[in-house]
Amino acid sequence: MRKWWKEIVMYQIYPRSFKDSNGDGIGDLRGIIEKVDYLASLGIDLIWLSPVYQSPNDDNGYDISDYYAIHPEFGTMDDFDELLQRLHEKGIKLIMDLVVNHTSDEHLWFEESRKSKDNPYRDFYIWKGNGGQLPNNWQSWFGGSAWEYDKNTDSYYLHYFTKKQPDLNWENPKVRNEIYKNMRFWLDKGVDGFRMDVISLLSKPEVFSDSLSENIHYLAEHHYANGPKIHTYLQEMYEQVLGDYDIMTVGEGPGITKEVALDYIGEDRNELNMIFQLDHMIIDHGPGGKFDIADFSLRDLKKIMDGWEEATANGGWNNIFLDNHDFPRMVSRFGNDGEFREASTKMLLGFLLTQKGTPCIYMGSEIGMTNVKFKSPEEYRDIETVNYFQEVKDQQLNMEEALQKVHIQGRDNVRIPIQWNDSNNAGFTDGNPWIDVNPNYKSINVESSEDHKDSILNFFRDFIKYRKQDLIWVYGSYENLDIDSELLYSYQREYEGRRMIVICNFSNYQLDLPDYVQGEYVNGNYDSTPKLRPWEIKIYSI
Ligand code: TEU
Ligand code: CA
Repeated sequence: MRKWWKEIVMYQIYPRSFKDSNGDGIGDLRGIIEKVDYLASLGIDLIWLSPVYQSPNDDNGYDISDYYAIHPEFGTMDDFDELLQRLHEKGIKLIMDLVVNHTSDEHLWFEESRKSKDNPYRDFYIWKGNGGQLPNNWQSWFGGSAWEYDKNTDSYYLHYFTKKQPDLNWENPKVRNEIYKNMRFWLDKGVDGFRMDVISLLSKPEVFSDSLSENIHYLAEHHYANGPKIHTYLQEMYEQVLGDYDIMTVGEGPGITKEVALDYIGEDRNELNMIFQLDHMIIDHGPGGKFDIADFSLRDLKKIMDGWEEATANGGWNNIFLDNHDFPRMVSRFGNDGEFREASTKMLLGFLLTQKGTPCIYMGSEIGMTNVKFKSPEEYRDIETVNYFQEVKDQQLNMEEALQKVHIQGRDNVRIPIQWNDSNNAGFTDGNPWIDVNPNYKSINVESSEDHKDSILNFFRDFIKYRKQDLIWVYGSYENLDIDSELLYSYQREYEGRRMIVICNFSNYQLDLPDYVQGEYVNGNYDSTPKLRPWEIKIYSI
C-alpha cells in the first residue's frame, strides 16, 4: 500500500551538535532555524529531532524532567514553533523523540514517588526489595546494577539505563494517560510523528528472576524486551492517540528480533509503522559488550539486512540506516575513512537510498564526517564512555587500550559538532564547544563541499533526486544477487516489469563486474568501463 512515510528520506538531527546560534557552545533551535535552507537544499523530507525537552542532561536529553518544556539551552517554545513552521513551509516534516520508558530522576513524578510508600506517585515507577537485598542480578545499559537503592523508603528502583533514568511503571493506567496526553500536546502543535526511544522495553516481565547472563544484549532479549503487555500498550496508544493523526512512527527496538518484528509493525496491527532494528548496530559487540570489539564480515552484514528484508517483505516495512547518535560513523565502520573516504561515503549513501525501506541519514554523513580520536579520556562527554573509563581506572586496566576502543565504538564519535566551514570550531560556535571538534574539519566541511561539483554533498543531493524519479526504489521488490561475496553487495529491485541492479563495492580493490551486468546500461549510459573502482556503486537498468 502506498504511504507517504515509505516514500520519504529521513534525516536525524542531534541538536546539541548541529549549530550554536548564541555562542554558549551548545547547538540550539535557532541554530537549526539558521540552517533551514541548507536542510531544504539536501532534498530530505523529514527530520527526526533528538530530545530538546527540559533535562538535567545525564544522558544528553534522554533523561527528561519535563515533557512539556523546551530546555532553555536549546531555546524557547516560540523557537520550537518557529522551527516547525519554517520546516513545514519548505515541505519538511518533523518528528519528535518520545522517551517514555523512563524519565529523569528530577521529574516531579519521581521526586514525589521516592518520598514515601503511600505517595500518589509511588506506582509511577518500579520499586522492589529492601536494603538487605538487591531484587536480582540485572545490569544497566551503562554499567552496574539496574537497581538503585533509595534509603528514604528502604527500597530499590529499576533503571535499565543510568541511575538518573528511573523506568516508568506502564502497568499503571495513570502513567499511560499522562504519556498519551503529552503525545497529543505535541501532535496538536503539528509535529508529524515520533521516534520512540527503546519502545520494546515498556512492558516489564511478570517475574523479576535472575538472568543467566549479565550481558546487556542477552538481558535485553531475554528479560527486558517484548514484555507480556507491550502490544496491549501500543494498541492502546494507537487507539487513544496515534490513530487520530496522519503521522509516522518509528520505534527503536533493542531486543526486537526479526521473528517478532511483524507483531510491532504488521500492517494489520495498529501499532507502529516501522522499527529501527539494531542487529547490524551490534554486529561487532563481543560477549563483554560494545567495548569488547568483535570482527564482522560483509557477509554478516548482508545476512542481517536480508533477514530483516525477508521478515518484513509481506505486510511490514523497514527502516534503513547505518549510523545514528548511538553508534560510530558509517564511513568509519562500514567504509574506509582514510584513502577512500569520499568514494566509500558516496557508496554507502547510495546503498541507503536503494535498499528497500525508508532511509535515515544521520547529520554530517552527507559530507562524509568521520569518527574522532581524542587523545585523552577527559575530552569525552558521553555518560557511557565516561563510565567505561571509570571502570577501566577502578580495575586498573590499560587506559591506552580503552581509549583506542572508544575511538572505534564511543558514541561521541558522532556527537561532535557538525563541520560547517574551516574557521574556528568548524563554524559550529563562536564560543567554546561543549565537546571538541574533529581536527579534520579544515578539509571536511560543508562550505568546501558546496564548492565542488563532485563532492559527497552534491552526490547526495543528486542521488536523492534520482531516487525520487522512480517508485521502483520505494515499492520495488528486493532480492540479493550474491550473498556469499565478501567484496560485493549486489541486489536487484523489480517493479512493474522493470529491473534495477545495484552493485556496491565494499572493498579497497578494483573488481571485475559480475557477468550478470556485463554490457548493460549504467544510469542510462552504456557502461564502457566494465570495472568497479574501490568502493564504487553502479546501478544498471535491465
Ligand atoms: O538507546 C537505547 C539502545 O538500545 C542503544 O542503542 C544504546 O543507547 C546503545 O547501545 C548504547 O551504546 C536509546 C537512545 O538512543 C540513547 O541515546 C539513550 O541513551 C538510551 O535510549 C536511553 O534513553
Ligand atoms: Ca546555543
